[in-house]
Amino acid sequence: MASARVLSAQEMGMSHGMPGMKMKGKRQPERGHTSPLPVETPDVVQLPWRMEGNVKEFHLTAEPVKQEIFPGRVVDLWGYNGSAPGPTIQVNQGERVRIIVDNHLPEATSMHWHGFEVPNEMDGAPGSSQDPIPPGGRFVYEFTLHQEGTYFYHSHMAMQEMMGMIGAFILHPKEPYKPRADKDFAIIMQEYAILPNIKVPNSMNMEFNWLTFNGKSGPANTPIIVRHGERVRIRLINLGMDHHPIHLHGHQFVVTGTEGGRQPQSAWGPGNTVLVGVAQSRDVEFVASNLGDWMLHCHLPHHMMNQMSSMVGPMSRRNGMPAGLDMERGMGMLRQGSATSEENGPSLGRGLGVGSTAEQTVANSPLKAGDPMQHQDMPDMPGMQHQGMQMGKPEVSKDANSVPGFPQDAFMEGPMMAMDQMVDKPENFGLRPGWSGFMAGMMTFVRVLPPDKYDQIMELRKKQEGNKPMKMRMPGMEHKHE
Ligand SMILES: [Cu+2]
Repeated sequence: MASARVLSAQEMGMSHGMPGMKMKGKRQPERGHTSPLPVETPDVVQLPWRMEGNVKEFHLTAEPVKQEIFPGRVVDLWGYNGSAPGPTIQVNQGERVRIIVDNHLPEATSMHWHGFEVPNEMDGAPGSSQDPIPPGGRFVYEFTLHQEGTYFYHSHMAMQEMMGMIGAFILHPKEPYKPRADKDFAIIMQEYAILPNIKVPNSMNMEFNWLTFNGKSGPANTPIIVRHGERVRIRLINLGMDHHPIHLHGHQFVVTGTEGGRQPQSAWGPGNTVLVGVAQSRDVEFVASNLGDWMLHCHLPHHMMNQMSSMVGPMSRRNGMPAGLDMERGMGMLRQGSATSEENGPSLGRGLGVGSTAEQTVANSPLKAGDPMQHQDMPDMPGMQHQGMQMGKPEVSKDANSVPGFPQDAFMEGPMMAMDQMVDKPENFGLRPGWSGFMAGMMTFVRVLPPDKYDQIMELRKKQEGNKPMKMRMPGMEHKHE
């Protein structure tokens, strides 16, 4: 499926359209009173625009995309302009914007501007404020934005939301926030249920095994790089089925904004964990006063894992317990019938709870003596360990198998999961060897670096940028759908 040519690169106004471009690889130039600090969305590109009179015009194409959420794990999602989440939109308070939305999905869609106080007919509520945009159709949204803060756009078809259809929409304030931040980042949280050897998320399912920050699961996501002493803002956006308690190591922060914009300073209580509920955004700010590589992650244990499922452990072990059920049913995925059918209805397909015919017996089983890690390869990627994973031996005591609770139902972190080289990039330079074995799901770093190390990484990044043709993905270009 290829996207139609909508606007050429030239027409999109390369020179004046990319707020995030200039800051890559070099220090921010001095900002005037009117130019806002661009927000960086690691691993997600910025959406270019062009001026049409006094209207800032953007173009989004809703379409199937291939997203590499983890090394070697390319999945079929639905997103915008080639990625899920879609590109980040940044505009200034008071601006008039036009967003042309083309639907290249095989079904109808509608675009909602989450939290915007715009005329009802621009709200994107399918069936009430507008007709859904049919496949192949287009809808042109236009409004003036008087708000400021961290917003997002998303499909208002619920099942499409579970396929990835969201993007960040930043409204920069007319008067810069005080105190001014030196660095500003945004992270979108998403979750997917994807069975091993399958590339399409199950949007019906209610248990999730791939958790992403900006479309990447740890350790594939790109750390946040800041210079020691800088004031940092991180905007957290959540659209999924779960709420995420996001925790930062080594620093206290204050919550300075919500999905409704800036909070009054009197409301800024200190903390280090902020619960970002579904459909919410939270801005946190802190002074990066503590040198080091600090984890920033969702604190739900199962959200700090990849390929998580209640059945992964037993299935990935040759000596596994005969659990009696399979991963599909363990995750509540339907293989036949609908969720409300007579067979599945009572337990909504889970095989658990009221009316289910089978109980899921997950328990730990002994690991093979001598080489407890022998069969711990990722069920999803057999042979993965031969392609660059380091596969170090974890430390396990001699009598480990006699200890109740060992092993846990799944080994999800540790030296055997390390893949430093596979996720090598400038932003990871200088991390402790083997670091990647302990980063999964919704986990990334805030790296607070001394000036020399910071400059070194920026230099590396600039070099890498120079080698790439163009990181920016333009609508209508670079689509590799099969
Ligand atoms: Cu979470």
